[in-house]
Amino acid sequence: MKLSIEGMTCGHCVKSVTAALAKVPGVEKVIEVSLERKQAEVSGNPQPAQLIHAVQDAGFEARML
Ligand SMILES: [Cu+2]
Repeated sequence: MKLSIEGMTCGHCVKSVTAALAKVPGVEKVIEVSLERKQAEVSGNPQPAQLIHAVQDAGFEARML
């Protein structure tokens, strides 16, 4: 599952988004969080709304791709 992430500016942001996504129920693995492409990819079967809320709670904006 891929998401567009808005608001990341540095490696710390990437770590924050990675940690937030990893905690969402159903996420098996955070495959990638790319600062350059403003995208994240996770494996597993999480609820899309929970992914988006987790990213928002970490201080960023997200939408499913
Ligand atoms: Cu940052």
